[in-house]
Amino acid sequence: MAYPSLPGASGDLFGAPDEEAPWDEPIAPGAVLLRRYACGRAPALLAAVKAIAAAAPFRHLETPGGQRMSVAMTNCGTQGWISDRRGYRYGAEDPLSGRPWPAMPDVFIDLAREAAARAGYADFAPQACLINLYRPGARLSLHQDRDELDLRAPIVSISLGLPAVFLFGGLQRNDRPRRFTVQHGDIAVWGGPSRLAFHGVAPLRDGTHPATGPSRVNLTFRKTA
Ligand code: MD3
Ligand code: FE
Repeated sequence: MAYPSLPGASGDLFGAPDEEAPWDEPIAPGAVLLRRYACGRAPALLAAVKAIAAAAPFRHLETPGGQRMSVAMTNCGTQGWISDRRGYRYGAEDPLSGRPWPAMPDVFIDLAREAAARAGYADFAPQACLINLYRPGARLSLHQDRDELDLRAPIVSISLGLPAVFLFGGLQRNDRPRRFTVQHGDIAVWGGPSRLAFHGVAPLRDGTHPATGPSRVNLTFRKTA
């Protein structure tokens, strides 16, 4: 080969000139990080988020205990996750408008299915995509995702923009969480023995990212029923 290590030469194999090849990082039984896997499709994903947010704006939900969440949220798909004084649940309509949540774009469905398949979960068919918007200081305290009726399906999570620290604990709230920094374009797939693990996101650090400015966007895909 003539110039195997020429700077930018590997760009021909991927989308953009300075795009790195993705790699897989298993983190627990049933759970894997697909590092940088979404980078090439990040512009299309973020354009779709913008269109979704124009129809169903980001909002800070209230917890059943009456606290305003620091993360702003919206949804797309046939079901969306919401929280209010009455509890946590999925519903077909945006309570702000009374209209159905915006449809899930093909670029979301295709990438979530590919990521799940790569992690060993064939035929993943997400019904809900919760879109979380983090500004510096926003966080998600330790919790389990257990509002879905079918816990055999994995959860697929796509990180865009500023880096964040995932806290990944065990099946008991008291298990000390491990910390994983996730970057723009990283995808996490959690299923099988990890599906009910406690997890959270540490407070977002200050910063700006070329793709998202002073924020992080996380797409979480779920089969709800
Ligand atoms: C571990 N959001 O919305 S990835 C959520 O970065 C949520 O906004 C994260 O947790 C975020 O509920 C998404 C972290 C994650 C998600 C699901 C899991 C970790 C998980 C399911 C089982 C184990
Ligand atoms: Fe969660």
